[in-house]
Amino acid sequence: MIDLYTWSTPNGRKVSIMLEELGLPYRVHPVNIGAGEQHTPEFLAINPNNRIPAIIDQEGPEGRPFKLFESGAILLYLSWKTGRFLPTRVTDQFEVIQWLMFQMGGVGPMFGQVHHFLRAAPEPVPYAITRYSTETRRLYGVLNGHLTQHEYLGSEYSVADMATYPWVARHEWHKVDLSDFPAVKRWFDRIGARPAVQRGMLVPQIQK
Ligand SMILES: N[C@@H](CCC(=O)N[C@@H](CS)C(=O)NCC(=O)O)C(=O)O
Repeated sequence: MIDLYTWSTPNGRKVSIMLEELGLPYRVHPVNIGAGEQHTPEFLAINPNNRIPAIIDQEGPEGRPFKLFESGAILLYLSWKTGRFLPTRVTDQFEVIQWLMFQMGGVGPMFGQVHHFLRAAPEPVPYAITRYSTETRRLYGVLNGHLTQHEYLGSEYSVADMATYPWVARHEWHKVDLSDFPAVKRWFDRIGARPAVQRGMLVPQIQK
C-alpha cells in the first residue's frame, strides 16, 4: 500500500497519474495547501520541505516503509519499483530523465510563476509577468519542436509525459493558446485520452 499526500495541483497529479497507470493500491491523504496543512508537524515529518506531493510506500525496499518527497524522485522511484514507464536502454532512459528534469527545472517553476503573478500576487508586477510568460512560451516552443518529430517526450510514453501533462493542462492559467503550439496540442490530446490520466487528474477529489 502506498500513502499519497497530495492536493489538486499539477505536482500532486503527476503522482496520482503514475499510480493510476501502474494500478498500484494507494490511499489518498489530501493536504489542503490553501489552508496551510503542509505546515503541520505531522506533514513535516513526511516532507520537511512543506510541499506536496509526498508518499510513504508501506512496503518499501527491504520490506520497510519508505518516505519520499519531490515529485520527480517519486516518479523515478515508482518506475524503479515496478520496472515501468522508464525505458531500460541507457540512452532512452536518460532521454526520459532529461525531459523529466526539463519539467522539474523549467516547466513547473516557470509556469508556476506565471500562475502566481497572474492569479495570486497582491499587486500587478508587469516585469515579472512578462519575464515568466516569455520564458513559458519559450518552453512551449521547445516542447513543440520536439513533439513535431516525436510522439512522446521520450522514445515511448513515460514518466516525463506524466510529469508534463498536468502543467500543460493549466494552459489557460498561464494564458497559452495551445493552437499556437500544434504538436503540443496533439500530444496533450493523446495523453489526455488515457483513462489512467483522466482518473489521476481527478485526485484528490475522488477519494481512494
Ligand atoms: N519540486 C517540488 C515542488 C512541489 C510544490 O511546489 N508543491 C506545491 C503545490 S503544486 C505546494 O505544495 N505548495 C505549498 C506551498 O507553497 O506552501 C515537487 O515537484 O514535488
